[in-house]
Amino acid sequence: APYVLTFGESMGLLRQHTPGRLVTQRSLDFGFGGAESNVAIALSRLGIDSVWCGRLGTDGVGELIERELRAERVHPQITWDAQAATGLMLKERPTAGTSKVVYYRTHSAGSRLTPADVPDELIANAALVHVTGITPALSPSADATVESVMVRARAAQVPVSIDLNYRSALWERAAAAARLIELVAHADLVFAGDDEAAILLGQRSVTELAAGLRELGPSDAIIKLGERGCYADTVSGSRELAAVPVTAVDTVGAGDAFVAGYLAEWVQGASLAQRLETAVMAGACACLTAGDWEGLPRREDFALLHASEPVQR
Ligand code: KDG
Repeated sequence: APYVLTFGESMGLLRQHTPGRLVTQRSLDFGFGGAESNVAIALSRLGIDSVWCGRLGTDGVGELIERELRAERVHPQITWDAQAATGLMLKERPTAGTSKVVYYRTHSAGSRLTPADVPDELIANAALVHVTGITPALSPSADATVESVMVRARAAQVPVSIDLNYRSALWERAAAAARLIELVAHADLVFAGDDEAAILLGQRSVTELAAGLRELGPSDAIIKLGERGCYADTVSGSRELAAVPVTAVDTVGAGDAFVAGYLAEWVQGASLAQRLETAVMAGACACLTAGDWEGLPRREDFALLHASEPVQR
């Protein structure tokens, strides 16, 4: 069956369940996160096979990530690294509606990713390869892996998508802009928040940002605008779509859901309108639950967005 290949760093995730200062918390929720594994899980739930490659430490956190990915029917291709620990991420919740992420991932197993961790055959047989702008910020070898996989995919005529996913805790804006401009040139599809696109292109209107991203190389640019919806400028025309209004519990992971929704339709040859429709519904669903991936929808969950009866019997 056709599959989407993605790779990157997934980490243990500690999350405050009660809002307030971290200093007074005595217990935390434990799970895991990672932008690329979020996309892989969302694709799987939407009925598209996915493969996730990455490095995990030989520890309980790594074991948990493998187990959850298998439970979600993602096919993990893991390089177990006895030399480093699986990274961690702490999601503080100063108030009910806000979160603050702190990483414990310097020198982590995931950051030690190398080009050989993503095998040629997995790339060549994929329907699409998806990368993010988080991975190049992790280490020189992780950065080299992103470029290597993009180049190998293009040589095998496998389309590539990139989500800029700028993480200010990992690198400076200027360094990110310079490197992401180079990497975007190797992609066919580019996803970016308007704020992220502006890091590369300067402050401009949404339509200009999409056009500017296409000028860097990709044939399709999709701008994510969060609760303001989205705008796509592609080979099959340009189009905007409003977001589905929701009462957001946790917006982290919504961007990954959006990307997966778009890609799930794209690999099946769906129209631009259909790709955006599924993308905004997936993004909205992801906001309805706490956790980075738990709320990623199955197709039947889209109906929840329009549920008006408080009790279903
Ligand atoms: O997109 C959500 C991700 O940011 C989260 O799951 C963790 O991959 C992550 C990161 O590096 O921030």
